[in-house]
Amino acid sequence: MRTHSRRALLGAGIAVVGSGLLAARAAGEFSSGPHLGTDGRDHAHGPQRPTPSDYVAPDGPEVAEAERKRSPGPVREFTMTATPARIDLGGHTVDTWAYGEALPGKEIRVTTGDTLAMTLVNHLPQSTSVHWHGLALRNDMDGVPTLTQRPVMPGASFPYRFAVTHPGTYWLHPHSRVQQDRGLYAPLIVEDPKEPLSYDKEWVVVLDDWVDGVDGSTPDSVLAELNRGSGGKPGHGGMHMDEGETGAEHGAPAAGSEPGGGPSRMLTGSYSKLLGGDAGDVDYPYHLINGRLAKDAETFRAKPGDRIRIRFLNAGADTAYRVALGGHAMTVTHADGFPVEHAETEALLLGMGERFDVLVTAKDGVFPLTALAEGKKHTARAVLRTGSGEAPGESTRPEELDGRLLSAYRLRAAESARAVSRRPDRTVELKLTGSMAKFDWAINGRQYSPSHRDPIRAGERVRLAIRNHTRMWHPVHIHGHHFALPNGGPRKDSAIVLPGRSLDVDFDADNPGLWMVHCHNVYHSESGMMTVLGYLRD
Ligand SMILES: [Cu+2]
Repeated sequence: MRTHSRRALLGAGIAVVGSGLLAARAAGEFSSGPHLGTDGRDHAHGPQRPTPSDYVAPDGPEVAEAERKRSPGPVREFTMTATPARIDLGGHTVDTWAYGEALPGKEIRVTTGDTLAMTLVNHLPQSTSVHWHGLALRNDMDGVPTLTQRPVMPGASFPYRFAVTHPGTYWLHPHSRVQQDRGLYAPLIVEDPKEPLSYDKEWVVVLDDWVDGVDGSTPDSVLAELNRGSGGKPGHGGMHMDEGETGAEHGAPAAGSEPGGGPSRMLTGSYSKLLGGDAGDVDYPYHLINGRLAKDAETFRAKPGDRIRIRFLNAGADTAYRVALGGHAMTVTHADGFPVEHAETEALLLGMGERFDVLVTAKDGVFPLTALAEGKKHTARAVLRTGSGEAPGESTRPEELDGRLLSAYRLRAAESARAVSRRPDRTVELKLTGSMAKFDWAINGRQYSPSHRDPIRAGERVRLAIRNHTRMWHPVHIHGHHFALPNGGPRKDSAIVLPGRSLDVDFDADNPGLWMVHCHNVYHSESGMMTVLGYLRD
């Protein structure tokens, strides 16, 4: 039972119009593909849209052939249920959406060469999907609704199945609306059967900015507020109106959630020198490590002298984190899953979507692991305990946070991950455009349209010439590939681009399909800062 306010009904009308426009523009999607209900039958309805013959289709023969060459190995089966859940953050309980009522979702751990088979079950009131962040996988399993697969409708499920080719620290999250800013994220660890590092313990540290279910706020209400901005589009609920869904069916622009709730969450006047100015758009009430508030922080236990591999992952939607472990230096070994020349540091900066692996040798005592929400003056915290003693206070700020700091740009790729030097065959220019005031984030001045492609061709060395024409930093993420930062920098899938700055990154076009490049600020991508690289057919 839900009573529709006049405002919600008006919103629904706008959403229907938006849906029609998008549908009219959305040509050239996948031509078919698995879409199974919970009973295993095909629930796809409606006419098939044409596939433009110029581009590789996600379910085309090129994609199947690329997968065959990966020689998928033993099948590892998982099930993940996206569901409304009541989650205790440690002294504050929130109603949110999560994977299997856990926050973060239960870690998935496989080994290079495995076939990962995961059934996504959708118990949410909205359609959803799973994107495997950082994996170079087959295109039709990449989890972008309308582009690489049909949205997984409420009550339906979807069988993801693909070869896993590279070890490292990855994660999964929906690529649907602003769902990632709820509790829908989980780490994905791919082990290396020939692991070159030796360590005694492993600690996965997931960072997140949190607003969902706090005083009536939801990510949808935050997006609506940001869109109103000054001179924004009133009632505009975001760019995604997935195929087969209209606002009218669900009663509101943000289907399945009550619009417009909570106090103002708009952040103005934040400043970070590291990020070149404005730090973010959203004033989050909470920041979490592994789903916990600082006052009820997770404690990781080890012995003095243990070598601990810490896998940091920024699952936030609008927050860069600066992390440090009190009393310890960290040796960085991997960035976004790929090995780097080992580098010692006291603090690390992670944009949204970025991961770093570090090694530390544990000292004797109790130590804060602190994540500073960069430019936002809040911290998240966990505790490393190897001995007796009082836990450090909630607001302890280890001096290492202000010590030597590394970001991806100061690292160098390890020999094994270094790109072979080659002149690019093609340059794709990506101008990041838009402003916070208008909330009209876009690429090349064009808001995301699933029918637009920037063409590339298999076998090419492609350069992305990223030009940030905005007054804000953006973490740019590529799907299905890893680009090399300039001058022997690390191999990555996500990179911070500061305001007014340029970044040239190169990658080899070796994974045919239709692939997103987008800002990993969820509110920016959802308002339009995304584009598609499309492989031309030979
Ligand atoms: Cu952005």
